Amino acid sequence: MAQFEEVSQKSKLHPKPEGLALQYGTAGFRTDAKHLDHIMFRMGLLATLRSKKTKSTIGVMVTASHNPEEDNGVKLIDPMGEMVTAVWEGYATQLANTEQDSLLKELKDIIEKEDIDMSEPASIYVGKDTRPSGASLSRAVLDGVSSLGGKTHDYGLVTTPQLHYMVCCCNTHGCYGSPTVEGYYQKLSQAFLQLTQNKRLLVDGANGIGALKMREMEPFLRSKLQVVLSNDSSSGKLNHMCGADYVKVQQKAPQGMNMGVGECCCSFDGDADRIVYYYTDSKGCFHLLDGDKIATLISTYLKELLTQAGLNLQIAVVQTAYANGSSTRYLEDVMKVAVCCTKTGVKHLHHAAQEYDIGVYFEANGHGTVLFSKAAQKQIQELVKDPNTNDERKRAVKLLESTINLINQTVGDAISDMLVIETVLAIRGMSVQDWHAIYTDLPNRQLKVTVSDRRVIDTTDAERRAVTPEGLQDAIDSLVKKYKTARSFVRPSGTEDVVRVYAEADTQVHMIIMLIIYLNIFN
Ligand code: NG1
Ligand code: ZN
Repeated sequence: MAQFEEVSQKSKLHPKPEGLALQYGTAGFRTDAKHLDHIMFRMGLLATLRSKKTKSTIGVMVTASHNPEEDNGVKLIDPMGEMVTAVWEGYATQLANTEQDSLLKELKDIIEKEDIDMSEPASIYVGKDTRPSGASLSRAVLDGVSSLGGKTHDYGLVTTPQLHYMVCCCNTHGCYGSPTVEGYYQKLSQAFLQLTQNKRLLVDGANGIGALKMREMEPFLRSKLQVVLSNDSSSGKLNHMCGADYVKVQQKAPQGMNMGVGECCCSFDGDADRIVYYYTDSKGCFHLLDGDKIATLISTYLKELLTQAGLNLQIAVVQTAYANGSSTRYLEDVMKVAVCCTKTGVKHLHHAAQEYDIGVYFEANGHGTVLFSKAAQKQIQELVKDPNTNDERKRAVKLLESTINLINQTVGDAISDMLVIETVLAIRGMSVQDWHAIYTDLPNRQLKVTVSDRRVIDTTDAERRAVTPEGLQDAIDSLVKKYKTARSFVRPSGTEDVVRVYAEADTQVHMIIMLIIYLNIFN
């Protein structure tokens, strides 16, 4: 068919190495950038089909988030800024792994299965993080789109959440905001400026796109937030000894940050969709405030505002198995907030959070946001306008409205989350130390173990129990029984070729003993 002639020609410029098979994982494809050119071209093709099918703009983000600088990756963004559906993830894997000579057949199979009208126009937004491989890989995406006649808007260097925001703005015809980087800064800063007072904050930019975009945003914040950036150079290595993942997993401060005692600091990850906070005390001890602490702070704040506003809306917190047991207990027992646990990966948390009037979701690693249902937003907006609302209720409901404008509801967003956290701290008159003291984390660690085939481990119950290999869960159970409040699980990573082991217990010593026994199980 003439329609596919160009695909056929251009795909030869992006040949697939024979035998190479990759999987659309927790957050798209992710591996050494050397192996990704054909994947990018093919994701350009698939995004074009998805755009024709949904009659909407689709996003393609070239990033490998917290992975090392040599890696890269790609993920597709659906019309409302959410991750693509499981069925399309399946198509992505099929299209990526089909050998060169059957590419057209695979493409036509998808068109047929999805009954796609190829005469529909297609529109694709493309963005990339600061990795050196990003330029050529995003060109491969553009090549894929144009070979199927789709139109592209290349945003160049943007954070992952900025691209999610653009896609959502475009498909909601401006209702969510204006689909430009400036529109994004304006929307967030307007809401922030209404809410907060002056503050100084140390920000570790992970030597990535977040640092770049924070600099761009600074003038919009009109010195209300004095951001002191470190790890903001394009010459520093991305995510190397810095960034949110390093800080969370190593439980220590990033290199290259000049932290004063008690000073409030935060780290972004490589594509600025995660954030964690921390400080060191006068004894030099490091204190981490991770995604669980963020979820607690935000949900407590929102719950208080709902009470003051007299609004009967259901608020829930969505976590994964990695959430610290203390946070779950605090939320359920003290806060009396519903807590739900899903599999790892924001697409699962996002989906679960959509079930509530207000769904606060955060992975322990600092990836998360807040979703307000349409009905909840409507109630809040109506109450703001209601002339009969008294002053106290009006203040609370206006703060709720501003929070809605400040939060990036399309996906977890380090910049937006940072502004929400700063606002909550300012309004409640809390220091980072007060926030940290809300509850005490149980000692915990995460380890990576390399095994010959990580797929031998299959899990159930939101990844908290291992079904295979036989005997593994029994071994974990007998380990956990020995210590108070101990919890542990093992799961195969969806972004790296490793198995992740997690343990928490009442004391550091017990937690470490558990990990040592674990390592013996695997060796
Ligand atoms: P995997 O590799 O599947 O554990 C990691 C993170 C996820 C999520 C994705 C995508 C942990 C334990 N896992 O997934 O939470 O952020 O990367 O970036 O932090
Ligand atoms: Zn990320």
